[in-house]
Amino acid sequence: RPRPGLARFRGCLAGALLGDCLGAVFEGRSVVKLSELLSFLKGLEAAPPEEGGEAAGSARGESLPYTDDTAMSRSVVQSLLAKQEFDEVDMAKRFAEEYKKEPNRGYGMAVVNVFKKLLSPKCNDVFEPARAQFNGKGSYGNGGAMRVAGIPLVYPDIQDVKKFAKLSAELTHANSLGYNGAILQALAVHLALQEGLSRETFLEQLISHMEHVEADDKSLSDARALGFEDLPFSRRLKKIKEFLELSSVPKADVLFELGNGIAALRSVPTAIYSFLRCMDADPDIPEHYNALQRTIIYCISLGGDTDTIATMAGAIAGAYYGEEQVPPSWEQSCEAFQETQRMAKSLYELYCQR
Ligand code: 8NA
Ligand code: MG
Ligand code: MG
Ligand code: MG
Repeated sequence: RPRPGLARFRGCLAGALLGDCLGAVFEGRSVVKLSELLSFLKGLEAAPPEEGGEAAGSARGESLPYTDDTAMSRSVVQSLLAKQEFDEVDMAKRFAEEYKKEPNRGYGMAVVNVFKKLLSPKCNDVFEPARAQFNGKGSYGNGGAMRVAGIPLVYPDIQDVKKFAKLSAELTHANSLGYNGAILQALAVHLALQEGLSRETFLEQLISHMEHVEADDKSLSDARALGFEDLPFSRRLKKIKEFLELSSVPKADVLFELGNGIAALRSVPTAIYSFLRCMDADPDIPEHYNALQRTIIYCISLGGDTDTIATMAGAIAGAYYGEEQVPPSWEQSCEAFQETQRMAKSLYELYCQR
């Protein structure tokens, strides 16, 4: 199989950053008016890019800050680069130290308890604080999935992608509905990196992997304990397949079936659907926007957990389309975009060594 080029690695990290920074402006709104979103984007595009500057924003003021999604994604990447492989102790330490340094990035309500325990010198099992969350049930939030893209950017082998996506998520999310969402997001990025995969093949492969991932005892019992049907992620992927066969799908149906919330089950499938749907033009989104831009715009227009859904879809779309579709004016509006480009190059080099 041909090795993916550097452009896909840069596209992936840039797409993720864009999704977080742009999405964060609208996070938590139950309704996002498309007209308001489009006029906000026009404002970004009007600010002329600055040569060599970290932010194009000086004409316009500050650059758009990234949130917990990117802060944690960066810790994942920095740990992988420092250790040249997945190392749970190093990664946990980076999550906790990053939180300590900048606690106001908009972290989930409960996950901060994990960081506090990880910072204690008494902690000698880095997976234990996550297991204690929610009276021992573990978190099913989307925090494991939102930050996982670095894993498929380092490990070319799909079994490694599954194994390390799960372990990286389990540092904060011990419920299988949390870490299975991270596995799904990692698999989506892995497949998006491959050359020329059709929409149908992409989805078929995700379904067959997830049917296997979700068939283990813990996945079955966690889903039942929360009142879900068996194989809940696989089932939503099949719903996506149905949606893609229709000529149009109303927003209300997407929100009802897939969701826009902070649970991994109500956001990772939505990100995947957004990516696949936006391969085609959308009558509501101006045609001058490319498919990657359309993906991010569509995610944000769904409201709810906009930064996290857009960062996940942005990572997938960026890996698929490459950096050619990352608009400079958007990218340069985001905090720390140049560092993102450097990290992408280092990840690419590590991937190529394997
Ligand atoms: P988390 O582990 O704290 O989970 C997020 C939330 O999900 C929790 O606070 C609970 O409300 C709920 N939850 C998760 N598991 C359970 C459970 N077993 N039982 C009952 N409720 C549960 O943190 P996370 O890292 O998963 O969260 C990621 C999200 O938080 C992202 O959207 C991210 O952007 C951030 N976020 C922050 C804000 C904010 O305003 N600070 C708003 C939305 C999201
Ligand atoms: Mg966030
Ligand atoms: Mg090791
Ligand atoms: Mg969020």
